[in-house]
Amino acid sequence: FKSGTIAVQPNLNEHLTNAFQPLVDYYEIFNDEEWRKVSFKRVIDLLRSLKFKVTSADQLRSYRGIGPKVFAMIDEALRTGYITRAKEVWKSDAAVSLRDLQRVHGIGATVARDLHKRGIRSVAELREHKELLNSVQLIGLEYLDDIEQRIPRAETGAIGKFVEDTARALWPSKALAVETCGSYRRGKSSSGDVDVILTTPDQAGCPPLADLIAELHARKFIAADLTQPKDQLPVNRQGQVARKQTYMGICKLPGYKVHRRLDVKFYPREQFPFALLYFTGNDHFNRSMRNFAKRKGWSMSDEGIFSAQRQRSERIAKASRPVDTHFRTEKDVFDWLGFPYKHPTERNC
Ligand code: DCP
Ligand code: MG
Ligand code: MN
Repeated sequence: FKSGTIAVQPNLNEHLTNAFQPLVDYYEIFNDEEWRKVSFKRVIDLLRSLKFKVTSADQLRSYRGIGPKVFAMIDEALRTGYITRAKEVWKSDAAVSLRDLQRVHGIGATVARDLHKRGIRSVAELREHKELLNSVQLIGLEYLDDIEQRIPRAETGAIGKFVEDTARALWPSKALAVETCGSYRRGKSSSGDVDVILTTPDQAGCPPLADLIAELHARKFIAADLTQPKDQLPVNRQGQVARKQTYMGICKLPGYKVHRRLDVKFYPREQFPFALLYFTGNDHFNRSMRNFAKRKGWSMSDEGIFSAQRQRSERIAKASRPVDTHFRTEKDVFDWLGFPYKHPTERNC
C-alpha cells in the first residue's frame, strides 16, 4: 500500500469559494462556455489553497490567474457576501432546472447536469424519460412526493421504535443500544428523514445489518431499498461484522399513508460515541467540532479520532488512534477534546 500522508489543508476561504461555486455549476452546463467554468474552477482552487483567510481583494493583487473581472467579484463578495453575477445565474432557467432535478434521491449536481444536457429540464419531464435513470434514481422519483413531506416528530419516534423493536426481537441476546439521531435527537418538531443507529457491546463484532433489513422487509415496513446491505460483508468466522454497516431505504409504518426516508447504521461498540455525535449533527455543529479537533492536531470522523496527518491506508489510520483512551459516551469525546459539552438540543447552530 501507499504510505503517503494527506496533509490537512482546511479551506480558509469558504466565504469566497461558496460565492464562486454557482458560476462553475452554471457554466458547466454550456459546452461552448466550458472555458468560463474552467477559469472559475481555477479561482476556487487558488482560493482553497491559500494559507490565509482573504479579507481584502488587495491581498490577491500579485496573483496570476486573478484578472480584473475576478478581482472585482472577490471585492464584491467580501463587501456584500455575494457576487451579483452568481446571483443572476442562480435565478437562471438552467439553474432552476438543475435544482429541480436534484430533488430526486440519487441525482446530484453531476447527474443533473448530464440530464440537462440531454434536454431534460424538470422532474415532470424526467417522468417521461425513466429510461435515463438507474434503479436508485427510479425509486427516488417514484417516492419523491412522499419523501419531500416533513415527518412529524411523533411519527419519527414511532419509526425509530419500530426499527428498535424489530432489532430487539431479532437479536434478543445482543444487549443492543439503539438511538434515533439527526434532527429528531436535536429536539426538532419535524424531520426530513429518520436516522437510526445501533450498536452492541459484543466484542466479536456486529451481526449482519442485512438480517435486520430482511426482517423489516418481512414485516412490510420497508417499501424499497436505496442500498444493498448484503454488499457490506465480509463477515468473520462467527458470521459477525467488525466494521460499520449502513443502509438507506424507504419505509412506511403500518396504517400510515406517507412513505419516509430511513437511514440505519450499525457500528462497532468503540465507534458508537463518534457515530452518535456525527449523526446527531447538525452539520454546522459537526464542522465546528471537527475544526476544533483539527486545531489540536486531531482528525475526527463518525468512526473515531485520529492523528491529523491521517494516513491513506485505513488500517494505519485506525492504528494511529490514541491508545488507552476508551470513549464510552458522547460526553467522553467532548471532555477528551476539551470542547464544551452541548446537549443535543443545543446543537442546532
Ligand atoms: N451529516 C453531516 N454532514 C453531511 C451530512 C450529514 O455532518 N454532509 C450529519 C449531521 C446530520 C446527520 O448527519 O445532522 C444526519 O443527516 P441528515 O441529512 O439526516 O440531517 P438531519 O437529520 O440533521 O436533518 P433532517 O431533518 O433534514 O433529516
Ligand atoms: Mg435526518
Ligand atoms: Mn439522514
